[in-house]
Amino acid sequence: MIASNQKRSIEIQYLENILPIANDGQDVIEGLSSTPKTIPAKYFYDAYGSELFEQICLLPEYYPTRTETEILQQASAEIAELTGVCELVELGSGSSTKTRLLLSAYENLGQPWQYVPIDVSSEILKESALQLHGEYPHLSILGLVGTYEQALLQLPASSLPKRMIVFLGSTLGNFTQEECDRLFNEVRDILQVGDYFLLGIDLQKPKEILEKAYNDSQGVTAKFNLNMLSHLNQRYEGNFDLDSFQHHAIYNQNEQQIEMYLRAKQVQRIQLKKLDLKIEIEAGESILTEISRKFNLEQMEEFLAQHRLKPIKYWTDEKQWFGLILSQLKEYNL
Ligand code: SAH
Ligand code: AVI
Repeated sequence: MIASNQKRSIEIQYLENILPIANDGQDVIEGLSSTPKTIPAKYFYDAYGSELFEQICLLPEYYPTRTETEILQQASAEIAELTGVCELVELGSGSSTKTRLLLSAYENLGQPWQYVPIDVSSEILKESALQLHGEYPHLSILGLVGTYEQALLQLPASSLPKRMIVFLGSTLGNFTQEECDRLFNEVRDILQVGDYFLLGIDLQKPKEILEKAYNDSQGVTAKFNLNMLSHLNQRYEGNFDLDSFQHHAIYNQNEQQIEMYLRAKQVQRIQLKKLDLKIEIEAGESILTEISRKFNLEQMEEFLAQHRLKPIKYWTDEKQWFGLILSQLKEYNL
C-alpha cells in the first residue's frame, strides 16, 4: 500500500519487443499475403489515426461512445464502492476521456491510487497521462506504450492490494473469438483471486443503426480507414496510393459483426520496402481492416465465467445498446 503522504509519480515506459511477440510488421506480411487480404486493426492508430478516432467518438451516428459514457455516469461511483481503492490497468486507453468518469469516482475515495494506461499510440497516451497527472491529486500514473500482449506480459507488480483491468469502448469487438479467448486467459493470469475486470461491450441491434455508425455522413470513418495505408507507408516505406482505395463497411448478420474493408479501385502493385514485401492487389479486391463484433450480455457473462471471471454486476442503457460488466477472479473450483 502506498503511504498517504508518499509523493505521487508519473512515468511513461516504452515496452520492449520481447519474444514471442517481437513481430513488428510480421503480422502485416502475413495479413497481406493471405486470402482474403487483411491488415490488423492496431495499424489504424498512429497519432493522426488516434485523432480521427476521437472525431468518430463525437459523430451523431457513432452511438457507442455516447452510450457507454451515459452508463459510466450512472455506474462509476458504485463500481469504485464495490471494488474499493485499487490499481486501474486500462487496455487501449486512447485519450482516457470516458475513463475520467471512473477516475473521478476513485479519486473521491480520497486515498492514493494508481492508473496504468496501456496503448500502442504513444502521443495520445503521453498527452492524456500528463493532463490526468495535473488533475487528480491522489493519482500515480504508469503509462505503458505497447501492445496488450506486451503490456500484460511485462506489467510490474501492483503496490496496491487490488487491481482492476479495464477494457472499454467494445474494443474487444475488434478481436476474433480466438483472440478474445487468448486475451481473457492473459487477463486471468495477471489477476489475483479477488481482483476485477471491467468490460464494455457493444450489443446486437438492427443492421441499419450499425451500418450508419460505420458509414458516417461526414466521411470521418472513411478517412480513419484510409489513414491505415498512410501509416503503413510511413512505417514501412510503402507506396499505397490512398486515392486508389475506397472505404466500405457492412454488417455481416451471420457473424454478428461489422466488417470494414478498403476496396481497390484499380489494380495495385504494392511494395513495403522495410518489410521486403511486394504484392499485387486486383481491381475490386478488398482488404479487411477491422471486424467489430456485436455481443449478447448473457453470452458474454458465460464466456467470462468460463475464464474464472465471475460476473458481479452489469449495467446497460435504456435501449440496451451497450453493456458494462464487472467481474471478479474467483478461486479454482468455486
Ligand atoms: N478506450 C478508448 C479508445 C478505444 S480505441 C475508448 O473506449 O474510447 C482503441 C484504442 O486501443 C486506441 O487508442 C488504440 O491505439 C489502442 N489499441 C489498438 N490495438 C491495440 C493493441 N493491439 N495493443 C494496445 N493498444 C491498442
Ligand atoms: C475501437 N473500436 C471499438 C472501434 C469500433 O467501433 O470497432 C473502432 C472503429 N472503427 C470504426 N469506427 C470506430
